[in-house]
Amino acid sequence: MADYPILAVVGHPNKGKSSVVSALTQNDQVHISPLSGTTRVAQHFSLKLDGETVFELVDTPGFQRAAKCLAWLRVEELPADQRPARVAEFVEQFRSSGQFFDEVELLKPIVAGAGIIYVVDGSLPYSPEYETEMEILRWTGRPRLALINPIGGDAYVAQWQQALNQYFSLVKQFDPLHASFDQHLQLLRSFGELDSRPGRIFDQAIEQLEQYRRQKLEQAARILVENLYRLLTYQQSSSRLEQAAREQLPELLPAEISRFNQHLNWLERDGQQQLEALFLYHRLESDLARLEVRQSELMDESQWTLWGLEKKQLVLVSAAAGATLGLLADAGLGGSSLFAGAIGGGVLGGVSGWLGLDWFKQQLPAWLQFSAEQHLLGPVKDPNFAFVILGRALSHARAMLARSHADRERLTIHQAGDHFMQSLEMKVQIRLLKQCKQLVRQGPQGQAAEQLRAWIYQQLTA
Ligand SMILES: Nc1nc2c(ncn2[C@@H]2O[C@H](COP(=O)(O)OP(=O)(O)O)[C@@H](O)[C@H]2O)c(=O)[nH]1
Ligand SMILES: [Mg+2]
Repeated sequence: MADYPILAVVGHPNKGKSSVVSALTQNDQVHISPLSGTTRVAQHFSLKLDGETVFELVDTPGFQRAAKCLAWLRVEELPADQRPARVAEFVEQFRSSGQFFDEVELLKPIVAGAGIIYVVDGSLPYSPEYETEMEILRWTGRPRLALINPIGGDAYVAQWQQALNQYFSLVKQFDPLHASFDQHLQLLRSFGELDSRPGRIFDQAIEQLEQYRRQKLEQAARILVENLYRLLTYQQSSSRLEQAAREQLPELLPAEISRFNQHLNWLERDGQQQLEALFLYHRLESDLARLEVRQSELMDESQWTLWGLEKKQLVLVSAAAGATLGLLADAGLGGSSLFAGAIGGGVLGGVSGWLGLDWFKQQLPAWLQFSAEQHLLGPVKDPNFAFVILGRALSHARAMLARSHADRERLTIHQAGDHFMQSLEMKVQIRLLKQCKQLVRQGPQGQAAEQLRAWIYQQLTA
């Protein structure tokens, strides 16, 4: 017998069994389909912490011939204590015959010792046809929990509750598409109360699941800060600019700037993908590739408000941060003129706004750091850039964390409504900007990185 919980998820076809498995094991590779009968063989999925199984769920085909199966079990009158053995006999009898294929697949893990999660749809009325399968499950004698999945609403939840109470010692409502992490824990905890086996395998699984979450969030904060550092320090060299005569620069610049911009987006997306891989989302990529297009115009003026960054407030923040950090003094500009570039039309105007306008070396902008050998674009100098990156990264991370692995729709990132970075207290905003500036100086091993990680971790758990 395994030293971790194993639960078989069973029920009628199309009630969300696979969705429950996918959500609980945090695995988006579980097959979910609107067509019934797509799961033909039982499939085992586990959640692993440091390579060790925390718990395992078995996704099973639905009952297909429950009435015949029960008739076989009942062919002779049996006292209750002998019924589990009779079910085992059924599995043995039809294991290789192909008859009762689905029932055998479904009962096999249960006979081998798995607990039972029975899934029903709370938006459809209860009907006695379910009694056959519930009776079969009762015959197994295994600990049983019934889940009412409100697939299309909860109209019949109360009715189901009445019926299920007679076959299951515990009945819970659980929506695999929206259940929170705490609800996952609660479900395991409830099951643990049903399981009468000695030892504390459920307590242990719950502790490990909590540890799994903490560990992943810590790693997430690490990835976010490392990626912030990469974006804030990114520089691009251009041989084309070097070769060109000074007069040609204005013609070549837009293409170089768009290359720079593209690379920033690539870096950002790369960070997001690292996070998706960490949380075992394999399917988000294509969805987000489309989102990336919308996000891609980092220098697009409209993005300033789109990501919760009101221009006026940002001017204020950069002015305040500037006063503290001497940033604006470096640039030799006031807060509003920093923006004049960003608001003014044209790519060049936008970029110089973003990158920090500084006419030095014969009217060349600061980001075009002119030296004998090299033209370097970047790093982005505007202190608000860190803010934008951080806000975007947190929006993505939060949307991903709130998402069930059973969700097969596109990931939508809700930036409206929370306007998160903007809602932070002014002193927090200034502190963050300061830490970002230190991050650039100290690198991702420094103290500022540590402080930023702690803050991000807090934001991800809030
Ligand atoms: N809206 C909604 N759809 C669900 C929910 N659970 C399952 N579904 C959908 O119902 C269909 C069957 O789900 P699946 O998990 O494959 O059911 P199974 O056949 O019992 O394994 C799929 O199209 C799911 O997307 C839910 O809680 N809400
Ligand atoms: Mg299924």
